[in-house]
Amino acid sequence: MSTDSSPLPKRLDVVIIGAGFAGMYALHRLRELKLTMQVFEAGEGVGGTWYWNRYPGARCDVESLEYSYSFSDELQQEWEWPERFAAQADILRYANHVADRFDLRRDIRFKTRVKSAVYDPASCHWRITTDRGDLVDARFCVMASGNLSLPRVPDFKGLEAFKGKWYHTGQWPHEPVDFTGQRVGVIGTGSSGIQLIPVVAQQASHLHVFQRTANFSVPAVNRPLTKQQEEAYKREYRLHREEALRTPFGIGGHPPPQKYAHEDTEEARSESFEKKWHTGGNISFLYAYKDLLTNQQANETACAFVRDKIRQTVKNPEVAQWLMPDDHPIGTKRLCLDTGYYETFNRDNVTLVNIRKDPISEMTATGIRTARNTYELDAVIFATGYDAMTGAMLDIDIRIAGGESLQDKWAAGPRTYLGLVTAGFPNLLIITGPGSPSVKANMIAAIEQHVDWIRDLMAYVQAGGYQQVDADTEAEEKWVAHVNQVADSTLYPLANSWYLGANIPGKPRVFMPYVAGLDKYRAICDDVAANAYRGLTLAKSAS
Ligand code: N01
Repeated sequence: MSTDSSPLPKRLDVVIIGAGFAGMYALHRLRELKLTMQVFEAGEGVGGTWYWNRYPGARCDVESLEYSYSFSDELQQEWEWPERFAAQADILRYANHVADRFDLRRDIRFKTRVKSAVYDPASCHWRITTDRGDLVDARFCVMASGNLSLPRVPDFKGLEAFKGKWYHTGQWPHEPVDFTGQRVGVIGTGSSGIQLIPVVAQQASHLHVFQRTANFSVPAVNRPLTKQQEEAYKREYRLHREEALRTPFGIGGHPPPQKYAHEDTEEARSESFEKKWHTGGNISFLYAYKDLLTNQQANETACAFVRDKIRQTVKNPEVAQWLMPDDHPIGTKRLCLDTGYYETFNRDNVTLVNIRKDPISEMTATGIRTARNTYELDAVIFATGYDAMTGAMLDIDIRIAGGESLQDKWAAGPRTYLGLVTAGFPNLLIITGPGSPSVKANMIAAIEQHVDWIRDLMAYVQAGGYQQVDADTEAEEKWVAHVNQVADSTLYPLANSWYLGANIPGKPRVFMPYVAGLDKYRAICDDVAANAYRGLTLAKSAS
């Protein structure tokens, strides 16, 4: 057992970077192969994104009974979810329960950030260093560093001069933050901002919401789960999980749509959207018609419905107009789920600041100055997102000894085979990497699929006495082209989203997730495995 201070073995089979849901399951599953392993985790506890995102209102937008591990029937039967959509604290409690139940902590070193991973082609080992001075060699390096784990605070002039407190949603303090009686500013209206704003509005003396781009949001319709609902679901858990495996998002309970939007009259469409609006959830809404994410005219019918809802809800017509998204098709950015978001703008203590019309020019000692106004604030919350999908990986100096770095290789955008491996970086395995469905599916379902595949690959490597696994450059090129081709057949590339890296100035504009669906992706990965890991190069000795 490794404690936080005990010396680590110098040579291991596997190092896993990150103890979120991906790292935890990788550790559990790879133990079957009797490998020596060490997980490094920057946080003080398990849970990854749910460890860091403690902001008020944080909750999952996939239903609890689906957004949970499926690998252990005992676990899924014994764990009780209190609500339809779990709050951050419940998901973190669950992550801790899993860590204890499967005795994971003994192989996790917390408060330890990996600084570099350098591959030595002569020994076929990665040399990993951490900010605590650890230095270990491992045959495999498994990246479980997350897709949304490198928070981004915009580079506003004067931030250091601000005398109030400021926060980022993805680095929220562990102790509760009370905004009672404070003048608060929130910058950002993505999923995080939209969840947080209604909660902070109830505490703050005044809340200013600084919005650059309006976002679509639909009601969560969250509610407590009754015992009867939970028991009925659990009786059929296996069937629900099997159903989920056959769906593109890895989420069951929502039959995929059969109709195109144009097949319904305007009235029937309106009824259909209305029903979805009251059902709650983003999958449900986007499943109204089968062409909402591929046909702009179909998509516009859904956009118009949501804009109408905003118009009907928000009393001030100018504020309502500003809140209506008009620059991207609905669903091409993560469709937000809210509880009372649009209603919040009817409160006397909430002001929407349209920073598209009146941009932020700087932060001052006492607040925010825009081109035309000054806002006095006690606290500022940045809900400004992440350097997504590649940020956490590229934050680590990953390179080949005497050769290329991952930064160099991905300078024009990430390139992977199946999102799992990247050519020229042998024995580096990526969980939910760019080029895989990851964020476009139920993350836990995507994680389980990846980890199971990696486990089988490692068993194959062990049995065959291989030292080195790499992607074939040609297979990688074909995969990258396929990922792009699939994205281009949808409306996704029309939005300036973090899926494209568009939120980070200077980041190459490349569509990163694989959007053909987790079901199709799983079949491709299974086929690759069944064909002696087609597209991978396996070697028994150093190259
Ligand atoms: O981040 P975002 P997020 N000046 O990037 C604005 C997942 N998630 O943390 O669009 C002013 O979506 C930016 O404006 P613009 C989910 O997958 C899930 O909210 O760039 N504004 C935008 O409004 C989600 O998609 C859950 O013009 C600036 C906002 O900040 C992902 O995490 C909950 C700015 C950033 O939105 C990220 O969501 C929370 C600037 N300089 C998160 N820079 C659930 O499960 C950025 N913005 C429910």
